[in-house]
Amino acid sequence: MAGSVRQVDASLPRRLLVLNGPNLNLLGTREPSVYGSDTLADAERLAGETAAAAGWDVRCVQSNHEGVLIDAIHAARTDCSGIVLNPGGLTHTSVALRDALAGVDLPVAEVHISNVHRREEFRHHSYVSGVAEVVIAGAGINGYRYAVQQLIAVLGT
Ligand code: CA2
Repeated sequence: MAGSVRQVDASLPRRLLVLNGPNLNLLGTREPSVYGSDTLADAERLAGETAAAAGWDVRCVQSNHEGVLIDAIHAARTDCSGIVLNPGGLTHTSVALRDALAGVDLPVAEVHISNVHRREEFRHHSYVSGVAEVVIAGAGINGYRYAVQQLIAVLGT
């Protein structure tokens, strides 16, 4: 799907899944020099407000469990048109998450709060990027705003 052009489809649900992986519930509580002081609730609010301004809504899910994230991706197939995903540490390890994304065939915007490319070598590879339409890193929680805007643009509505 990456790089393809989508047609406008009036029957598309105007909803995005905003999915956050392991440890992102700790945002704003530790490591402010890496992740800033905003909380997960701030990031989810920003995504929701950005979507609402374009007449869309979001469903926000965070889990520390890979299977719960995969179930949320599968469920999105029925009532969401795209996925904003910060996979947390699973970015660098999870073939299963990548397979789930490929399986549902919804456009994906991968978000990282930190600039993973300026960090340890093991954070430079992402299993998700190869199935993502958009990759945003290093913009703090504004990355969620850009991801929502870009996904809505990709969806052509
Ligand atoms: O920069 C990002 O958004 C990451 O996806 C965050 C992951 C990290 O493993 C990725 O390499 C990059 C870690 C999420 C954990 O977040 C914490 C926040 C505050 C305190 C502790 C962990």
